Amino acid sequence: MSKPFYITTPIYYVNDRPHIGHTYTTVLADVIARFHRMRGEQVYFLTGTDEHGQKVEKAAAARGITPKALADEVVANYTELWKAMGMTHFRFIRTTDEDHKAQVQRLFKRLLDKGDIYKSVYKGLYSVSDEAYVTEMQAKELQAQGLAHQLVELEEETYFFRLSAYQDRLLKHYEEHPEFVQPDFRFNEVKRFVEGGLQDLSISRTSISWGIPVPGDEKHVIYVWFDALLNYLTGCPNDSWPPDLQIVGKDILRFHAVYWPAFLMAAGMFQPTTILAHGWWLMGEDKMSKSRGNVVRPDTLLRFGNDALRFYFMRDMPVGHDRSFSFEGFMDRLNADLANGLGNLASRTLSMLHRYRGGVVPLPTALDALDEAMAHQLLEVFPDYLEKARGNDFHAALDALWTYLRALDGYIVKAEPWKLAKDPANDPKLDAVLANLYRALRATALLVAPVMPGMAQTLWECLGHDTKVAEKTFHGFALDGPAIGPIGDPKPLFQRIDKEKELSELEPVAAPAEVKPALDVPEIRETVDADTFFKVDLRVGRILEAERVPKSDKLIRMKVDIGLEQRTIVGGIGKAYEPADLLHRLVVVVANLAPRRLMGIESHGMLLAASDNASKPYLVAPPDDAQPGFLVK
Ligand code: ME8
Repeated sequence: MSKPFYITTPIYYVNDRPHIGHTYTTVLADVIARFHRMRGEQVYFLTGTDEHGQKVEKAAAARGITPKALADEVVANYTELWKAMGMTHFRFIRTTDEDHKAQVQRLFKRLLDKGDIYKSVYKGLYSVSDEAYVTEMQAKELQAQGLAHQLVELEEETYFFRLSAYQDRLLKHYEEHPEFVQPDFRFNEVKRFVEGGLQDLSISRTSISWGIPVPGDEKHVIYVWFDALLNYLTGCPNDSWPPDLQIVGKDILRFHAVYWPAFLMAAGMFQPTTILAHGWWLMGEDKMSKSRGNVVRPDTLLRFGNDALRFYFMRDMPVGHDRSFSFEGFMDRLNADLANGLGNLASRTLSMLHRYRGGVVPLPTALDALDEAMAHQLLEVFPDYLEKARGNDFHAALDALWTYLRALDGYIVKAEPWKLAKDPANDPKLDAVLANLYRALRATALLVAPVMPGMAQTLWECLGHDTKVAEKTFHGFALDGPAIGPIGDPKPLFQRIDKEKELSELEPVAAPAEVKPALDVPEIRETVDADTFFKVDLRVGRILEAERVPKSDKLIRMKVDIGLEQRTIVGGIGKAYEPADLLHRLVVVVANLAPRRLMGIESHGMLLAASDNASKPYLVAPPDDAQPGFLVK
């Protein structure tokens, strides 16, 4: 028998309660775990908390409590939230658990004996805010950002892990295992980092007391990342090693794709795995994070239901990319897709089945071309959804399914079952329509069960089942099988949100903590007449490719789809944006600007950006439902 599918989330720091960033990661892991169970696999799912280190020590001191007391409090927050959201992890690991502490010390000792860990003196720069040693290059970057005050000169005794010895093995592994990091563009960042050369890694501190002591040299505590990463080993049952899928935010990809495999290689335990690095939830352009004070807490959104929040996360965030959160966008999505979309389709279908067929699902006897086409679409969308979900792309999977659900709405409009019901001569046609709709909903309940376990179960029961949909498997599911009995009573799947009311009652999310200097607003430019203005061809584009122009820190070469064609555009936005974060963004393009050459590349257009002239460009973003080619006027 094959080993269980082993999936992990990062273990979260206990210096703060969870926000929707942490919640998103755990939902993603839970959805994937549930999906694999419904593929008939055994699944082992691990999550937990990272409790040692200076951040926690300081946060506890500020509250006048011990670090362990703080950890206990925050852990309770996490475990209650995960319970309320129906997370299906098997263990919630804490780095203060006894078996973990023993594991970390055992492995430290083993690598020390082997020579992969050695004691030496670190002399150089240290970043106080990151709690990390800083290379010369990083120091220059910080200085350029005006953050030199965060750096101090340091000389201290520390244990090093011989990371430099693993550079070649890591690069070889990257080359042989293109599946090691998803998505690809994030993998490139990792490769470039390692190709740039690896320095040995300090993994102990004498300045911190809240941590696991180095065995036999107790004035040192083991530095957090060596301690934290090993949780995946401690928390893994014997039969599940290695992890199949490790989900992380892009902020901690380097630790997982460089340090973690190197530790395991040193321990002789490394085996291929996949690390899936997702993007960030942003507030405007900024990462949502506690230190910026701009977080949204999950309770604010859970008022609309656990299923709704899970659905929103999976439907709105293309894995790997950043996404701006807006409360309005959240409500629009739920109203459009759950109240109007699936909810409306289910209630119409169920009430027609009750009204026209007394709750008994008919067998289709005669399908016309339209009925055939709809039945066929189901046969296509079902495996397509499964394949996309298997690639962890629930965003695309749900998109495909909802396109199909919209097509079903159109089918009802065209078939006009209410007219068919008036004449018994139309019975075969009405049977075909009702059976098609029933089958579509039944398949939908099954497909969305990992994403919306509660709503899927409600729908499943409305369709007449008394079983648990989550216990079914996708494999062998008879899409055109007959109903097992009469359908149940219709129940509303999702209550439409009164957006205006919610917005008026909403507590504003704290603005980013930094104080922005007063703007030096430029004067309005000279008046132009409307004809002159309309000569400028502005249109919506989507960025398909983006890469830095060699030898320039400012220029990015992009391929942009503007509806009619794809254009090469070079933009001076490289200081404000990483190429990876530009992919798939909608932008406004000046499409009839004369081409010009920038560092040898011909640029055919320009992207509109707002700017205060002093700091950085802010790309102008059309709303999500705009399409490449739309004119802006
Ligand atoms: O880094 N958008 O813990 P942490 C999306 N203890 N995801 C976000 C997010 C955002 N704005 N903010 C946080 C640590 N996350 C370490 C990990 S693992 C051995 C040790 C999610 O509490 C995302 O998954 O800072 C990110 O990687 C993680 O929370 C960081 O959580």
